[in-house]
Amino acid sequence: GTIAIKNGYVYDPLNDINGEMMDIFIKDGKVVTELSGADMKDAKEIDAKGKTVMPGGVDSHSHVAGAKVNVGRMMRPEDHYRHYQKKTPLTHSGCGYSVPSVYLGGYEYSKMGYTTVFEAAVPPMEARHTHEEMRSTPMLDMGGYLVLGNNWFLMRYLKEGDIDKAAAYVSWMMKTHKTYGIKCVNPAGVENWGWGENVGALDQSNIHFETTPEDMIKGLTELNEKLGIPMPVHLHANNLGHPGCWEITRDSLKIPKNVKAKPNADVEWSETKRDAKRHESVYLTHCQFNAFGGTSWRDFESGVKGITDYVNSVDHVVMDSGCVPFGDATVMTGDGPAIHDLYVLTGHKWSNTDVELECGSGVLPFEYLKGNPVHSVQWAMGLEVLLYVKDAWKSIMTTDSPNGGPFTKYPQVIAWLMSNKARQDTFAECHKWAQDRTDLGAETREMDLFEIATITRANPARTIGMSYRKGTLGVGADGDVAIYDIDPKSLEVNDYESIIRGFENAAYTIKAGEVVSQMGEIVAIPEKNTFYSDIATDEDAENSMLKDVKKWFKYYSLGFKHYPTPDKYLANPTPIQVNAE
Ligand code: MFN
Ligand code: ZN
Ligand code: ZN
Repeated sequence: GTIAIKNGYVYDPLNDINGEMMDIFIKDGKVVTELSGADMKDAKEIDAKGKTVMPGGVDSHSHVAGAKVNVGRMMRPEDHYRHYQKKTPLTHSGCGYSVPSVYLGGYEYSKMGYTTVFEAAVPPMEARHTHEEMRSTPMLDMGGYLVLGNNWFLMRYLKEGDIDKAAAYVSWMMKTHKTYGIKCVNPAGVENWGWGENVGALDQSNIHFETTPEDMIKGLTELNEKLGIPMPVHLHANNLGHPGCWEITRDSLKIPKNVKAKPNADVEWSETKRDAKRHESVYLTHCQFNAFGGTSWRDFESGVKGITDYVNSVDHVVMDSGCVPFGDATVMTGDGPAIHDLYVLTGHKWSNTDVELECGSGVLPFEYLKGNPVHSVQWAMGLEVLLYVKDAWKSIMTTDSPNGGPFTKYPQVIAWLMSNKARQDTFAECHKWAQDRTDLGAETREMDLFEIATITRANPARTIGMSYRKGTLGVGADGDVAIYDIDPKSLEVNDYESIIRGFENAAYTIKAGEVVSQMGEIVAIPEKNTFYSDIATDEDAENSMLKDVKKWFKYYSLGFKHYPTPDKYLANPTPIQVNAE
């Protein structure tokens, strides 16, 4: 479509545009400098006067598709009946609050101005299921991260120091399962969970493989750059959710300090003023859950400073927050032992899965209460993560949806970041531990719209190597735009309800040049793309690696020929050619 968005206040951090009043033009789905002649005459004109214009939202970490998300849906009928939506001539029906159906999830992201979402964890054996659900999720361009931190082949290859086979294996796995980046969940620890154990230190070897978390973090981050993968290794650090875990998290981040980022994808870069490439070798996820201080729930406190001080002092780390906005959540992760411990704590219904040779998972309903001492601290910690990282280009806003809370709470999180008054009002409602055991109460920083645009679109896109088309309004970028009914000139952050209202329902969400939602209503169902890394590999290394894989397939309950995910499982498969070293 051809669109002219006139006179909006534009926030486009990758192009250093900070609230300038200007026009944005889109033709054939891409941002263009200007429209002329018939194009201009026929263009759909959108009056954005007095409104905020940003690139479409990009979520670089959300649990929206695949086996474990679906287990969350199946085990929580009580999550459905309170929250549902009837079908319309255009939209499918849908239900679910913390784990919405694929349809509802797509619509709700779109209503908030999001156009791109990456699924945080794809177990290889469950890739088909994940792609089926991504294919059925409307409105969004998507991709997924392949879980490899406890993979038998990789633990063995890395232990043996066979980097060539490890590289061939990862490239083959990315192609076979049509995934985009490497995810590493509780490295070496989830394998131990198969024996009812975990690992508690970076140098602790696991059973049988005698591999340590440090081996896996070092091996995977080096491999990632050897292969030229667009995004850094995505790390869910060990010991998540346990008091005192901030220290192992900080130490994990030190491991890839000297690994040099070498993303090498054959893509056409759109124009951006700022350096749009990533220079980080590790992307830490849901920092809040990995930043617990204290030694027990009784002396629990924030350990966020220990991590943000480190991140502020180095250049190789970027992270997302994992904010806790209070209320209903469903915790779900590849970190089986972490969920087991929450099951012991809460006694809630619980699912635990071992994905043979590859990884595991756990799912459990969870409610964060303002009156609970620990939960009130977690709320403050998530905000500390984003406010203490000085450079917004090192941080990304998430709720680790639905672990800290559903992504539909993003507008509320934005309000807390932009308004000290919003935070103080919440302090007044929640347990005093939030004041006593974090430093958030004394923090006066209030983010502006430029910083919000950075942590919700520009930086997630840059971090995962997609800023040649996402998270920017530079010429050549995807015509994905969010227009919010927020007038920066009259915005009063003490009136934070207006921030929430503004971000909840975008005045317009535009995807590839088409208006797809308008003031909370879906008005069109666009085409969607599924991105994955297609990594060039050495044929000999691949053949000799495949001999091992076929031999080891006797340990799988699945036949080798049923393992790969064919293209037909993907909505518009979009391979990204990646050149290995
Ligand atoms: C990652 O996967 C991912 O992870 C993320 O809920 C996740 O009782 C999964 O509920 C959590 N304890 C407490 O609340 C505090 C301790 C308690 C005590 O032990 O005594 N203290 C008090 O009650 C204080 C009493 C005084 C007062 O001030 O009132 C528990 C409870 C909890 C805490 C439980 N923990 C889990 C948190 C971890 C991981 C959530 C989610 C997690 C999800 N993504 O004078 C007076 O007023 C008296 C004061 C009182 C006194 O001192 O007695 C996937 O990839
Ligand atoms: Zn995680
Ligand atoms: Zn997560």
